[in-house]
Amino acid sequence: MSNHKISIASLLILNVLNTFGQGKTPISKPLVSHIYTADPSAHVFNGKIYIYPSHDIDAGTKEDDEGGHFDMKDYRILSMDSPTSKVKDNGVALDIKNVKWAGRQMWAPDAAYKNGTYFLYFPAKDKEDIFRIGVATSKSPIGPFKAEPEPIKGTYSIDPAVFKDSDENHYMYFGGIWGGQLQRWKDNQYQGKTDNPKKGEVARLPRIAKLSADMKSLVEEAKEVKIIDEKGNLFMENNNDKRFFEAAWVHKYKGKYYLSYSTGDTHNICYAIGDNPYGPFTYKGIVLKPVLGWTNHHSIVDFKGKTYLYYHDTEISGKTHLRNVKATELKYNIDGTIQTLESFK
Ligand code: FUB
Repeated sequence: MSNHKISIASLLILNVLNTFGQGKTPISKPLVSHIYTADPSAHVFNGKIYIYPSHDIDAGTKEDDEGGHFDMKDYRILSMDSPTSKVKDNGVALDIKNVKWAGRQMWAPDAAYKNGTYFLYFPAKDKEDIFRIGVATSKSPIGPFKAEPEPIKGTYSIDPAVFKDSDENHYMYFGGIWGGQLQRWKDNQYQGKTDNPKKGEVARLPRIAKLSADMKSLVEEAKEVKIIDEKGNLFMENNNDKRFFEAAWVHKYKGKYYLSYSTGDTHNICYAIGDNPYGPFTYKGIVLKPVLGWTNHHSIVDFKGKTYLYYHDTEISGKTHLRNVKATELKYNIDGTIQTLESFK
């Protein structure tokens, strides 16, 4: 082999090593590669899997500390007959130009179903650049969705996750710090622009509120969801490998409530267990270790007796804001704890 060939070969190898994070290979493959997708909220409706992701695009917006480069403008829903079958992209389900109150940045959505209607919950910045959460409805799980003219009163920040309890009540969890603006809210009142939470402070907590019978409003003021350690203490901001940052998700397993979330700047998906939807939730460990890219965001869904983790990384693009959704099986130990997933093999 000539020197020239060797150097091309070593460049290629280096490229592969970089792409796969110091020579490691991700545990699963992107579900789609024709568009960038992230923050997958997966649900089983009518026996099929529907994934409600963010639709990442390169909008040309400069990267900043507030996540301005995550400048998404619409939602597209993915569907599949089973976790291993072909993935269908069902086209644009909601475009920001059809949401009267929204200014920019359609971030991580979620969905729910009740009485013949599908509900898409989504965060976006309003015309004053403050994150709010909106709702849109459709008779089909893939849309098109029609947005309500105003955001849901009493909601703020990002990452809505709607949990349906066994008694049919629905609860919305929401919130995310830093660019997600949760630190700007105290007692549900907007405090204006503030600094990011500081190391010596008690960590900010996700919010919960019960949804109304028509699923379009909150029936109560949002409350903080306490995440505590084994001694009953709240985490401080400097416990940033365990404290809540964004991406709350709640699921139920054997009568217990599991709250999982991203730790943001330490890039874990962690979880905590509670006895009711409001908590407190006691910290138990890591669901998914850091993936390629800065953000880590997931959902957990059961399908035909198995549990699946939907998540994303940046395997295809290598760029923080251009992500691709993935899925892998999630397993429990006999005591109900979750078996931690490495994101690389
Ligand atoms: O996709 C934009 C934001 O990135 C989400 O809302 C966060 O959870 C993070 O994944």
